[in-house]
Amino acid sequence: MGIEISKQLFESACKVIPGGVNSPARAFRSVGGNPRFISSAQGAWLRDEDGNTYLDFINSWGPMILGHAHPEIMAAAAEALHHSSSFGAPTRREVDMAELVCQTVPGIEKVRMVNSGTEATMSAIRLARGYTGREKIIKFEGCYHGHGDSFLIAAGSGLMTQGIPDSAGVTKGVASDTLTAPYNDFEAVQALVKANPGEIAAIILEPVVGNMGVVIPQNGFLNSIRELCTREGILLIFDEVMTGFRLSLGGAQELFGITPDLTTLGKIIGGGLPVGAYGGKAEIMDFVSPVGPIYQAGTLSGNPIAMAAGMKMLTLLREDKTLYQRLDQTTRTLELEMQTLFQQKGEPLCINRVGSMITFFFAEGPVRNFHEAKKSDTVKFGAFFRAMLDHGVYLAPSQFEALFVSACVGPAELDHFLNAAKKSLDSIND
Ligand code: KE4
Repeated sequence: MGIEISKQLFESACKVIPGGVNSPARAFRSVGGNPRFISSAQGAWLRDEDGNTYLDFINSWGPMILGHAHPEIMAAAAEALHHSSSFGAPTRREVDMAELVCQTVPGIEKVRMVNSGTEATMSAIRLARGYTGREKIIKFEGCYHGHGDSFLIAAGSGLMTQGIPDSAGVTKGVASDTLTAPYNDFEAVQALVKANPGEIAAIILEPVVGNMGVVIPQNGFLNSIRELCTREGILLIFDEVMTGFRLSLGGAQELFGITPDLTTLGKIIGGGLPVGAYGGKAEIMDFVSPVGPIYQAGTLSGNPIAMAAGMKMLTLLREDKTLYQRLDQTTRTLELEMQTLFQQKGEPLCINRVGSMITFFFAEGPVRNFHEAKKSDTVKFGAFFRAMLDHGVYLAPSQFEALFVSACVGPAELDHFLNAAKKSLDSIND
């Protein structure tokens, strides 16, 4: 069917939106090709403006775990819309949602709703700094926590040096308070803590990384960080914007049995509408305004339509007692089939997977940190991405992202994926 309408729309978009997109990854710059302008979606399938359909393995970068246009989630949002879309005043829905999150996420006794994962992580860092009276934070290379200034920091030249801005517009002053270490390198973290005694407010990490591609904590890494934070009075922040409600109902912290001091959430929590949240021990959260001295606010925080969709999403996830097992099994099947296919074709492939989060690294592997992830053949991945799109499969448009399997993916969808993968591999090697 071609992609003429998408091409025309992209041309128009570039005249009025920077790069033609409202979030950079959507522009396909790291994989090449013309972005597809999506008009609708249903279940596991996307449809673009030219009428092409795609099996969706990006799921809006995570939120659509139950597939697109879930009838009960749509109905819940539609019902709420009848009563107006926003009040700027407290509502019953916010209480219901907060109670559900506190019942579901082990480390959360109190929670504040915001509008995005970025707002959640920015607020959590400010809270950690205000609560501890300390100014520095530690993050990990390859972990992404949204576009807050404190996180757009690259590793300094030497391990012990301060961070350097990873985006124009981020000041040296902000960067100097962010220290970075390689993921899975506990000794590096210990060295940073030792070199900055009493100065580190928080360590923030993705408990399973999605943002360098899927990278899995190894050899007790999370436990070691947890014990170090407890010993040093540093707040441990699990950024579960991606893993929350994805890896289990209680997220990675439930899966691994490790409780952080603060948790940030997003994506799935909003059922596809804009919701972020941060929460933790009541004693820490009560430092947040209007109870405590840490200011944070938001016009549309706790928006009733978003709360209705999010509540229905979390309720459906809680009620489906075999969902996470099914998602794990489906994604395991995909992993094994892709391993076999690439072995048959003699193509290097390193697959990292936890539950329904999976990345196909075009690399020999292993991939345990950002340095190893960057050894991937991004040119070949880009060619594979474009070929898969032509064969009706929509992957994340970057080698360094997680793919997500929704509950709407079954045997027929897996067959479609694998047939597309076979044809794509053949076409890129012709
Ligand atoms: P948002 O501000 O995009 O809602 O959340 C930021 C964020 C925070 N923490 C983690 C672990 C995240 O993965 C994200 C956002 N993830 C990216 C995908 N890697 C969103 C996609 C995009 O930027 O367009």
